[in-house]
Amino acid sequence: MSALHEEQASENPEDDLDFDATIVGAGISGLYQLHLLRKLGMRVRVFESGTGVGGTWYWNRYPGARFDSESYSYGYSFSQELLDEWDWTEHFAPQPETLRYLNYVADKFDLRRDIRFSSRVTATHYDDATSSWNVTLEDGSRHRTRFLVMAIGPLSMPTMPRVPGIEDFEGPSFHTARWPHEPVSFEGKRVAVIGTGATGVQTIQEVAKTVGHLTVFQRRPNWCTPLHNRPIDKAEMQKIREGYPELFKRCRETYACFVHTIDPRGTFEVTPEERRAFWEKLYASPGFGIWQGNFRDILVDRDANRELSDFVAEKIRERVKDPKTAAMLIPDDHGFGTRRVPQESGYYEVYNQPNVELVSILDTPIERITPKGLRTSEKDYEFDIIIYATGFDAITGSFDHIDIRGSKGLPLKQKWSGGPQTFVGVMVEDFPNMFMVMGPHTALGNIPRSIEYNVEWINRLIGFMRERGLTHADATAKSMADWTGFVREKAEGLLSNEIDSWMTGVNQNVEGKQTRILARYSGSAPDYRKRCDAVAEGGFRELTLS
Ligand code: NA7
Repeated sequence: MSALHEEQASENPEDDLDFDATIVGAGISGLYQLHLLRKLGMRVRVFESGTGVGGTWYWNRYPGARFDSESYSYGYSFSQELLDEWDWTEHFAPQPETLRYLNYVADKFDLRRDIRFSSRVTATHYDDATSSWNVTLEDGSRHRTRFLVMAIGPLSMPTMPRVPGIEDFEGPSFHTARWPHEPVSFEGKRVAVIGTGATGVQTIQEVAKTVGHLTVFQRRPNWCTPLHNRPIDKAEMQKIREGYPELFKRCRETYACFVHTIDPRGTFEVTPEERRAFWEKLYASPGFGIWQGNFRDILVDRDANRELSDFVAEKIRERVKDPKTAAMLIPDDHGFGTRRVPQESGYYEVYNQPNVELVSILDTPIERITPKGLRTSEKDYEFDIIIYATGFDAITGSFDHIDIRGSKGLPLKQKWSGGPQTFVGVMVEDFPNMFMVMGPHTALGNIPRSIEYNVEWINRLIGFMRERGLTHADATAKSMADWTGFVREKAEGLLSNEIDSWMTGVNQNVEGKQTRILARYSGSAPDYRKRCDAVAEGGFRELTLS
């Protein structure tokens, strides 16, 4: 299995392969891809760097981690049996429950026997002579495979601030996505949290419950709205179960696969009183309704967006007692919903606690981490624990960290030096037989819904090839240019694409990622699927197949 192969073709090229397909990553994408590829009768191996399944839900075990999509809209939909068997206990499940769920899935479908854990893929090189990939692991072993599925996640490569002294800190410090498996106590401790994205918000509100003293270092505030989570009892779960067909149908129809449906009215087509009442209702409702189920124009029309932002700002002012702190928590550089909206449960009230302090590092930048804490341009702070909730080198970051070389040794990094280019977000010209799940330029949104679609599309293509004895599939320059044009066209007019965030490829912690790029597909998921379905139904004519 780990034998070293000479780079030459044997009589029957399949004999020379260790696997028909190799999947990198055992998260939601990798698990489902493994399940489906097995159904094609293929020899599949998954390499996973963690010690268990779950991907995002394996790594992000920080305090307070939980869904911001409704649990039942987030689970897999492909197996009726699984839907029948699994009970969600909260409308927005916490991370331990999700990790249990994904372990349950792995056991139920007997997936583990084809997964090798603690196996980080460091390089993968295409061999033109044999139309196969040589996959190299950290331990130096090499594995030859026909197909390569990169299921490595759009938010899986954590980034740390680029400040000196991080190694000097004497106490424990953690990035939220590399949280220890043992519980961490904050009782009586002086804790710093750096970062106030979706992760920081969840962490802060949990740590604040038991902390001695908490200092939050905020660069730019985000617009956060209430999650309104609550438990699900057996009777309610039964009702949810009965509603699954309708629920998944709705998720297939909505813009970003969430359960919330956009209101067809324009913001200014209703009276101010109606508008107010609608927003009050959305603010008091669970989940992303205020973001994904609002008037049709709030994410494209500046005036509509400003009006809604003012409404949410007012809520923040009502909830935070100190007006100066409230002002610090209200974004002034972007409108509501133009970056991913953190969902909170008592986040703003945390700042009313006497043992919580908010520091704006736009006013007083962090100059260095010190052995005892950190130093801003204003003063020295001492901490027992430092938590970095500083996000990810998103979308392309996880690809950049693997030495991926396609046809004639071309590095993927070089291919994407001017920004990512793909065909349907799944393939890249000159990287034959490599498929990406949740790669750049694919529909994201409520991610498992998009994952299921991507994985099934990939399976369709591989099945198509196997039926016809084809061993080589590549995108073309034209198919990539067409797709990039489509992605660009769909991005037009969206206010979110005018804002720095991981969604527009900006990360100040990563060299070369300071300016906005066309990083993701931001059109509707139904439009995305329509194009992809047409490709499959047309016999994948946009690809070169041999
Ligand atoms: P995000 O949303 O990228 O947030 C990262 C946060 O960390 C954000 O507040 C950043 O401020 C802050 N940050 C990043 N680098 C620094 C440095 N160097 N100094 C201070 N503050 C910093 O990542 P999350 O993990 O919260 O969420 C990612 C996604 O996961 C989320 O959208 C959901 O889909 C789930 P900034 O805003 O850049 O000024």
